[in-house]
Amino acid sequence: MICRQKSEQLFAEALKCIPGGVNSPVRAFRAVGGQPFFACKAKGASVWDVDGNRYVDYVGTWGPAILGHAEPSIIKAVQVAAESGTSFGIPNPSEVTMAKLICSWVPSVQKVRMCNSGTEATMSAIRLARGFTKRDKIIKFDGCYHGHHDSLLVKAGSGALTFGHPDSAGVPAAFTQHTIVLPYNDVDAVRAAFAANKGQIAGIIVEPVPGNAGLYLPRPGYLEALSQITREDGALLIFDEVMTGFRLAKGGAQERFGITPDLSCFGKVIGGGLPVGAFGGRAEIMDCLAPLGPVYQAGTLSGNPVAMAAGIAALSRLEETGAYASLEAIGAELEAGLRDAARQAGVPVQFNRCGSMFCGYFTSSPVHNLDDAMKSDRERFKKYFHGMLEEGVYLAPSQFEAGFISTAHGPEEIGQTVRAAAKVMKSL
Ligand code: KE4
Repeated sequence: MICRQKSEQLFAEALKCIPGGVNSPVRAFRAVGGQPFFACKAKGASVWDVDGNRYVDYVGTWGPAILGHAEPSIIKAVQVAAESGTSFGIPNPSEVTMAKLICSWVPSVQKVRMCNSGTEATMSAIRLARGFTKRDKIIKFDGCYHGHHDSLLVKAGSGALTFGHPDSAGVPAAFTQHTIVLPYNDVDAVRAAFAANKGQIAGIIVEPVPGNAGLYLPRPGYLEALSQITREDGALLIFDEVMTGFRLAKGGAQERFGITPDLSCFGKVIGGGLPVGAFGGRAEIMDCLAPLGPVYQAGTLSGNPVAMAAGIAALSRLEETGAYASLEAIGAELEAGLRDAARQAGVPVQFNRCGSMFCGYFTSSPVHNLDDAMKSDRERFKKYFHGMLEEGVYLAPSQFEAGFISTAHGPEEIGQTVRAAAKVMKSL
């Protein structure tokens, strides 16, 4: 057993002053048992805990570390920006640079507003859709997670699903009465909802590639159908690309699948690891936002110069290094190795991957939606998670999370991961 004495001491202290000892529930290892380790350093594809143990990291701070941790150009950009001040609360040039980059990389985005988290981005996009359409109802899909704001914290994924209460206490029924939850990958269910709520639905918000119940992909034609149905009814299609944006392609999932949503939400990659969210879309919709229009949205640290510098450096580096081709190749190599390990161990695993996002489910049947994902063997996942951790490989501490590959995951890291999987799967 790896020694994690200092992490255990820190966790005991954390429990006295932080609820559950963590600042975000999924970090608490409640879904896999045991205690979280405390990280003190991250570089490239690795993280180190306070006891000096090194792990190949497939959480990647839940998506932002697409270039690996502590990428030198991002670190430099943060240092230089910080020397000129850490926050102005006044328009700054980096906000314009970031906005122009997002609009150039994602053609569906004619205007964009920065904020400070994915939750803020989706919350604001929903309010904007309601203000623009003057309609109240919103469709989301079970297992999809769009952050923890009230109206979408219904049958949510990620940490909410992990803890088996996909809804949340403290959210009055009145706050979710306009939220319609449907199964993902079921076009008939969407058509029926629109037929039953003609002219009342402000929009659909969807993770184009859901990554908060593990990872599963849209069936062929599904996203196209969502686009057509919303357009026919005068509702908006909102892509929540907080995780997929700038990762699944330069233009995100919408580029990869050739869909033009009306609004898009972003986060993670565009912050280079610092707190950033953004939402954008057609100018006629975005111009409904204050100070131009009647939909209010604001943020003290929105467009923060240091966070913008980190995000600009991240996007520039992704472009300079042809990262997207590398991410595809690394993802394919990891997938081949893990599939082979499962086959050799005789363990039924459904391995879903889209570019540099992946998830292995311990089940023999395909996983296309939340119901399928719920059939996976979570006890087996727990053993697998801890077995891999003992081999120095850190996977997401929940079956209902996606894994993330970075350009820093090289042959050595992939080799260590595949060898570890081959060994651990034999013991499951
Ligand atoms: P944040 O508010 O956590 O920055 O973003 C919320 C969010 C919105 N939309 C999607 C598609 C997301 O995946 C997220 C947050 N992702 C999770 C990981 N599955 C965050 C991890 C956590 O809660 O600690």
